[in-house]
Amino acid sequence: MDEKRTVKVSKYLSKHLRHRPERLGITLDPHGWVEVDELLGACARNGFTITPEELDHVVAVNDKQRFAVDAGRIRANQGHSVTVDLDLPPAAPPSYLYHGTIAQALDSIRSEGLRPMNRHHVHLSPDRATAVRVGARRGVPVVLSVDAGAMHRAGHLFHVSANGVWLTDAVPPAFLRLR
Ligand code: HQG
Repeated sequence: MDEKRTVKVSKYLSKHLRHRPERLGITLDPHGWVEVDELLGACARNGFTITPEELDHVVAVNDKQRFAVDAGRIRANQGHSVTVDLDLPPAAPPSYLYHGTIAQALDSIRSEGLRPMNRHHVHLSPDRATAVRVGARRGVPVVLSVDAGAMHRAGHLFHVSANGVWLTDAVPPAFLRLR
């Protein structure tokens, strides 16, 4: 399976497991899981056939470990816009986390802080290099530091996804630093 096909399958799965399950005619359980057989059958019916071997490959080699497979079921590890309860326990974050964005968003972020926008949570990275990659999806990346330790002490909840993305409901401007 070449890289191009791997990325294509990964994007197709992300789209349906995070955002548009109904477009495939599948229903995610409350925790985001769907039977692998049901998913592959639905993909084939929609004209995008994925073999079980391809699915296993994408789950195993995905650069961000975007998917988890357990007991014959699959779900996206994070990034949903549909309502799912990922059952992630609250976790104590490191002192600083990072958020990659672009300059055009900064005025609004300075006044209202980071908001989840179309997703369930604000996504934060454990290191600057990852945040640079996240921001670069949209343009020239700008990295903000988040004083996650202070947020945690102030009672804000954090969760860490199975693939190491830190999630929180919102980041008020007081906890953000542009550097
Ligand atoms: C921005 C990818 C204006 C925010 C990545 C971002 C990540 C604001 C955009 C994951 C704002 C939302 C998530 C405010 C936030 N005013 N703009 N108040 N608050 N924003 O895609 O963090 O490849 O929903 O800076 O690697 O970019 O999909 O979030 O630019 O982990 O697995 O609004 O998606 O992972 O964009 O990325 P997104 P994100 P996957």
